[in-house]
Amino acid sequence: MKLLLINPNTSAAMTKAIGQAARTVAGPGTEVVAVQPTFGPASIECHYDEAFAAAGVAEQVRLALAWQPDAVVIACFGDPGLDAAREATGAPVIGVAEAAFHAATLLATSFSVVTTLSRTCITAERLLQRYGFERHCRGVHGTDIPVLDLEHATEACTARIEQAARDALARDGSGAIVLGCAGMAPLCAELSRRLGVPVIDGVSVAVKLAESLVALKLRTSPLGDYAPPPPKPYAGWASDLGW
Ligand code: 2AL
Repeated sequence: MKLLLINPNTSAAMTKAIGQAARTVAGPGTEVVAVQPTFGPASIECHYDEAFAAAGVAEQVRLALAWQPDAVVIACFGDPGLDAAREATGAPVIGVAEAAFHAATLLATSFSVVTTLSRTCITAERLLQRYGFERHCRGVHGTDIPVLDLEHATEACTARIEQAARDALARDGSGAIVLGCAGMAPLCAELSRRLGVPVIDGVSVAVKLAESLVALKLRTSPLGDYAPPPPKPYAGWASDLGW
């Protein structure tokens, strides 16, 4: 199967790292095509960044219609553009935050999220409410590590996330850690080893969920709000991106 993996930020280094993390868990029959938008922020750390990132995701799904991916993964913890992507293709679309929350509830009664800048905690909290996971999540914790520091994460970075996770497990009384940034994917194995509890990287889970849905021949519903967008002209820089 052909899997479109969209890094919604424009950091080529992060696209490469996320692509590698995805290929590590992908099955032998899965070709991972890792892309990023042609415009927008280098990292997504606030609502303003996210507005552009969502349009960038829509752009990449639109461009990929030429080769019809079997599934799409949106690899940013805010799941930007998730609903738009589900309108634009019948292929299953998985956001890494939604995927990680689902996996966490299968492995522990409750979980904590450890993320990047403290200001991004609100995004995770709103997603938890929107997806209905707020009863399972006992806390969302910022590390104040900027996303771009994760491009080439050092031991200091890993140690800071490890400490935040230990504090979260103790303070929240939770049983699992969800990593709150796609850029943390390459650190997941080492953090799992150190913490001895389930550490969930949404990129890996999303890839395996995408493979499962494709194997089961399950696609996004064409009914209701996920029906294709109504055709109309788009203006300006987006004139080629309309339906
Ligand atoms: C993210 C992420 O996954 N990618 C990005 O640019 N920002 N998430 C976050 N919480 O900062």
